[in-house]
Amino acid sequence: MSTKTLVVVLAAGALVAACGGQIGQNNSSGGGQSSAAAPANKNLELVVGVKNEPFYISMQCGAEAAAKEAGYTITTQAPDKFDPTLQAPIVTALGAKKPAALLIAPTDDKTMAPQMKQIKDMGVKVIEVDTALQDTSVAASSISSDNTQGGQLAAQTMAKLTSGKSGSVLVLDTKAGTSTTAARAKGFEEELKKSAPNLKSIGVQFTENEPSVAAQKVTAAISSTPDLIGVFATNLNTGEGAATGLRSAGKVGQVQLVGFDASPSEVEGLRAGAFQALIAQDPATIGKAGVQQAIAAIEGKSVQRNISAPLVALTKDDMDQKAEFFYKTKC
Ligand code: T6T
Repeated sequence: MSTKTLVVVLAAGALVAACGGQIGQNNSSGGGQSSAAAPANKNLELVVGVKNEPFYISMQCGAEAAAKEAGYTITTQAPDKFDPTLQAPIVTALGAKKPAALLIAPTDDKTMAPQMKQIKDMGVKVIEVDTALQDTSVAASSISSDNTQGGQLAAQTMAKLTSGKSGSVLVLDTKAGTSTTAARAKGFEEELKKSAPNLKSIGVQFTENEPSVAAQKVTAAISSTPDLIGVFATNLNTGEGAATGLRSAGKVGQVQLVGFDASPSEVEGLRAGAFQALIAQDPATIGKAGVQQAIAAIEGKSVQRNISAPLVALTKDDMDQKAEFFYKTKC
């Protein structure tokens, strides 16, 4: 079947205020337009999920461009691993610097709350970019992809790719407590039941965000599940690992791989047939909107509590027309 039919763009209406409002509709907190003097403190801090990762580098690029345009400074920091025990000390140390706002992708939806609350109580505006806490009382605004919808889109894509065949599907999540990938896995499993009842999920397995663990989970599933027909990898690292697992088992193209994100390695994997589809996010737009909401909060203007950024499905046939969604490795 030609993959052209797979093209589903969730970009229409680009940045949609998740609370049902469109851009410009005032469904937000804050006293509206403030004619207050320019704030003395124009220093922003961005703490992403992990170092040297194309999704967060692309987000940083968008944030830096927006900050520069608005005359603000922004400093970016990242833990070596997607791990709250490594991220928490970075946030605690920011207390001394007292930025005007902290933009952060919390690496755990519960254990990062104390540090984020502490810096909020010091008067620093907190903006969640990508991941979020369960506790919605900390952040002034949260910007991310609609990850549940992203999981549903992946299930619809898997249904088309397997074109009515019956079989089992493996879902690879990263680390428990990662709000984004958990929503993708849940959205995928619920939608699979609806749009592909002939496909059975053999459950969600965690990879600790390590490609090598994802590869092991795939090779193990291939030997334990003879009717394995597809794999859904909920993020960049799980996708790259799953592709390695399929390659080493000689199952590329036989087991359909739907990945999330669009790192250079995933994009090449799609072109080479290791992936049959990728659900790409728009990290630069998340970074840009994060800075805009931070500045609105600092300047006492209206702030949108929840914002969803675009998602798009990439296939081998249409990927080059959507190259703007390919992630960067430097700004
Ligand atoms: O998928 C992105 C991000 O949205 C997620 O929260 C964590 O993993 C990535 O950074 C990709 O590795």
